[in-house]
Amino acid sequence: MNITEKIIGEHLVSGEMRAGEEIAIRIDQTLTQDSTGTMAYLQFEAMGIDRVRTKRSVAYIDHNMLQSGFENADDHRYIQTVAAKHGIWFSRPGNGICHQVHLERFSAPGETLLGSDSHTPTCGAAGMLAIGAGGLDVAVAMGGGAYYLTMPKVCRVLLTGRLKPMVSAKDVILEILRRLSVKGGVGKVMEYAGEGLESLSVPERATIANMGAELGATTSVFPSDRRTREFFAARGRAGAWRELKADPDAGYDEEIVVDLSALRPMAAQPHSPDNVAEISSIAGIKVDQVCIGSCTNSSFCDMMRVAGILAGKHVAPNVSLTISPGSRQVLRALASNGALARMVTAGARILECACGPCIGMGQAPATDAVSLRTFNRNFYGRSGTPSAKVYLVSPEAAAVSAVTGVLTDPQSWDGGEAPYDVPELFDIDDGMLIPPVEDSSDVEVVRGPNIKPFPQAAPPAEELSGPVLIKVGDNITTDHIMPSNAKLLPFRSNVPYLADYCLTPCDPAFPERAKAAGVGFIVGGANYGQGSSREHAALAPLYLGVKAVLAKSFARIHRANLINNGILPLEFTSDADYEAAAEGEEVLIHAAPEQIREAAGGKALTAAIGGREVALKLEISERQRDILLAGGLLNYTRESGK
Ligand code: MIC
Ligand code: SF4
Repeated sequence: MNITEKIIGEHLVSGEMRAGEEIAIRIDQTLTQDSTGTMAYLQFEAMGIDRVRTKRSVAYIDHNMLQSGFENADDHRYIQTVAAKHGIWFSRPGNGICHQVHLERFSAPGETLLGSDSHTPTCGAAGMLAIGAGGLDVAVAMGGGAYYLTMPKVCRVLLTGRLKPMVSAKDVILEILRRLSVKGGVGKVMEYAGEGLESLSVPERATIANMGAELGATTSVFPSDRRTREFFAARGRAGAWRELKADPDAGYDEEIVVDLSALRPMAAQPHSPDNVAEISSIAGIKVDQVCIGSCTNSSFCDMMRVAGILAGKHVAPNVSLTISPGSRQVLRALASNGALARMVTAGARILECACGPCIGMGQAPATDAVSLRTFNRNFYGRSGTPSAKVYLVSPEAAAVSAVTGVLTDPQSWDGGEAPYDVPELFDIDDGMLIPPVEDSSDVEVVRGPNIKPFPQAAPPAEELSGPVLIKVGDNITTDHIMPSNAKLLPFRSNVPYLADYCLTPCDPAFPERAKAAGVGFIVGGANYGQGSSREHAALAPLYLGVKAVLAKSFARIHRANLINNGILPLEFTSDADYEAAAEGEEVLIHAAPEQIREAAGGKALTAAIGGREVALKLEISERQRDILLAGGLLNYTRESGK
């Protein structure tokens, strides 16, 4: 067996491990963060379960960190109290980015982790099967329910050779994105193997696992080996280690080979993580901003490489450089070994240990600015400045370019790589992690005025009719569907407010048009809903009366979020039907329970768009059929007690 099969096999609750089949797995650990967490906990509360039934559930505060009004602070207080009430660990604001902290403090090889954030697969670096999902799926898992997914194909990524100086783990995943594209991992687990692994530490593997999300992969997983043991030992968690590797005769559905020695420093150009070029071919572009950090590149080693490059240098006058270490553990280590001082002396603006600019929480670039970021997404508008051009690069490329003021190939930097010491044992301080209390009977859950009831789905009407409210192209991201930035994130518990911004990056008039129509449909291209796990990208359309999304294909998490919220994810059976569909045309879909049952059996739903008859696929499992018929996952869970 390969590693994926081993972990799934140990956690299988139902189904067979055949690619494409629906399976259910037991979830050992869950994580939430604050921008999806409020909704996940409201949904958990609505399920009426007293205490979480996982081995460990952790609520992190790391996204909505600017307190420019009462909203974020109120949400944090709600999450802290709801966590205390239900037996959940609480990671206080300032403790770090959920994925970085979870890897350091809670990851466990061979266990399963479900997180309400698309970059949850980061913990795959330590041999976990770590999957991102919508808040409702995570709420169900917290209640002890299994997680249902399509058994993925397993793609072996064979790593050979060794990275050259100034070439980084980031370049490995950028190379894979270049080859496979943002759709290339859909329906797959990327399982890493090969002699090249030996030279990659767990934090480097984490960079690669993290950006498997940008491939659209279900998750990414690494073996748990000598390097993993070393990682746990250095964090005072030697007991959490166990060996995990694929059997020598393990089978895989696909394989790709990446020769680490052949890689050169790369950049993902605007506005997609797969728009990758070698930096040497685009070097020289004038840079206005450099942001180092995020769950992709904020480990101790990343920061030390940056500090090594900045030592004795100064940030170019045209560049604003920000650095956000990924966790308090990293920040404390940098503070005690002097690296932090080197960064500050070089002119870096040190931000708190949080997502920060990655989710548009501050540091929106200037008009038309070029921003180099060590992050994982450069989707249109995500930085907060629609005209900005964001390039994704390694920490080395970011630091070198911050000094030169132009996009620079770090291999051309004469400074070379500065050596640094990795502590054999980090100074451990879990003072910002609050463990759950045994008896929470007197804990009062505090809800601020920002928390509004969330829209609830209903079973579909027998005939769905209304106009095409908008037609969009391929690879529409959740950042298009439900934008996130410093102004909107405070309203993640207020769907009516957020709905006024739904799909506005594609068409500012969409919310108004949807409200006027009352009921309607979205027409999308391929890979609709790629990117984040935010359920709000389903909740806002639900609030606006969207009954179905008709697309060429869907991204995994968004598709599940639509079903969980009672919106039909329908696929065109012919591209010509997509081409012909136009905004404003009337749609009629026959969606009586009988038709939905037949669709689950493989029969297309009949529909008409602008009077043309079209066949639409609704590829759903029997369970998803029942969820849709019940009017969403919450109703289904309440009714079925599952
Ligand atoms: C992101 O990177 O887009 C986020 C913000 O972390 C999201 C979650 C969210 O929208 O709150 C994600 O990746 O799931
Ligand atoms: Fe936070 Fe950015 Fe990572 Fe999302 S991708 S969890 S916003 S750091």
